[in-house]
Amino acid sequence: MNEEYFQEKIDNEKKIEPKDWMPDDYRKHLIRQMSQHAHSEVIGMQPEGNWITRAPSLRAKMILLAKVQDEAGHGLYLYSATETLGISREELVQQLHSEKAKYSSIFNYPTLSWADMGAIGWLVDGAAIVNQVSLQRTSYGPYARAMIKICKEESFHQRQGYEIMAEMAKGTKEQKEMAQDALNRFWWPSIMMFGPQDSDSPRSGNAMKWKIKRQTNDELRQNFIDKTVAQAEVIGLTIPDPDLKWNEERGHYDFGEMDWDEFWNVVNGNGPCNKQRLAHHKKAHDEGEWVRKAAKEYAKKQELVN
Ligand code: FAQ
Repeated sequence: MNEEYFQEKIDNEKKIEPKDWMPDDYRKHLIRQMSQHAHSEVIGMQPEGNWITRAPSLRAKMILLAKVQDEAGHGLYLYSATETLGISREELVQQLHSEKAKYSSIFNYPTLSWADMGAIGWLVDGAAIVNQVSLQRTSYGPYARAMIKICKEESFHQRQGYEIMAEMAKGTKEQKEMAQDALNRFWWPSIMMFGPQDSDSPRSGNAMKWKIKRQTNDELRQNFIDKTVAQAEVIGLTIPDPDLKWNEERGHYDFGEMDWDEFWNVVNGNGPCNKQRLAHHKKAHDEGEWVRKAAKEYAKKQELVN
C-alpha cells in the first residue's frame, strides 16, 4: 500500500520529502548517487586547485579561486541534502575513504597546463550542467532544490572555461596548440562522465522508474555532444573524434566508440590519479580533525549555555 502510494506520488510529479515514507531501496539509491555527487564536487577541487598559484593573471586567479570555492559549496549542499536521508557526514566520508563510494571518473586525470583549466570549465562543467539541469527535476525534494542553485553557478564556471579556451585559441601558435592539446586529452574523459551506455547501466532501471534520473546516460551524452560541437567550431578547435558527423536523419551528431576499458579501469580505482586524489583527501581530512573537534565542543558548550 505504502509502495503504491509512493509510486503514484512520483508518477504525479509530486516531490518526495525527507519525512515522507519511501522504500528502502529508493533511500539507498539516493544516498549512493547523492553522496557520490558530493564527493565528486569535493575531489573535483584538486585538479583545479593545482593551478591557483600558477594562474597567469590576478583576474584569472580570482576567477579560479571563486570557482574552486563554489565546488566546495556544492559539496556541502549535497552532503547536507544526503544527511536528510538519515546518514551522517562521517559515514559518507568514511565510505569515500574505504572506496565503497565512488566519485566522478573525470577527476582522476592530471591537469598539465593552464589550458586544462579552460577545458575543465568548458567541458567538465558543461557536461555537469547537462546532467544537473536534468536533475533539477529529480523526484527527491532536497536534491532537486540543491541542483537549482548549483546549476546557476556551474553556468558561470562553463563560461569562464570557454573564455580561457577562446582566448588561447586566438593567441599565439603555441597557445592555440596548448588549447587543442587540452581538448584532445579532456574530450573523451568528459563524455565518459555520463556513465556507461544504457545497455550497460544497472542503476538506470530503478532510477528512471523513481524519476531520480529523468534522462538516460546516452540521452544526456548525446545532448552534450550536440551542444558542444558548434562551440568548438566557433573558436577554431577540433574535437578529436574522426567519426563525429552530423546525422541528418537522427537530427544528432554520430560519434565514435568510447574506450570502455579505460572507463571501467578509472571507475574501479586504477586511473592516472585515483591514488593521489584519495590520499590527498585523507591527509586533508586527518589534518582537519582538530577543527571538527573544536566545532563539536563549541556546539556542546552553546547547548549548555542556552
Ligand atoms: N565516474 O548504472 P550506472 C561535478 C558508476 S559533476 C565514476 O549508469 P548511475 C561538477 C556508477 O556510480 C560530476 N563512476 O549508474 C564539477 C555505478 O556504480 P555504483 C558528478 C561512475 O548512478 C565540475 C556504476 O558505474 N556528477 O562534479 C561513472 O545510474 C568541475 C554503474 O553506472 C554526478 O555525480 C563515472 N563517470 O549513473 C566539480 C551527477 N559513471 O554506484 C568540480 C549525479 C557511472 O553502482 C570541477 N550522478 N559510474 O557502485 C549521476 O547522474 C549518475 O550517478 C551517473 C551514473 C550518471 C554518474
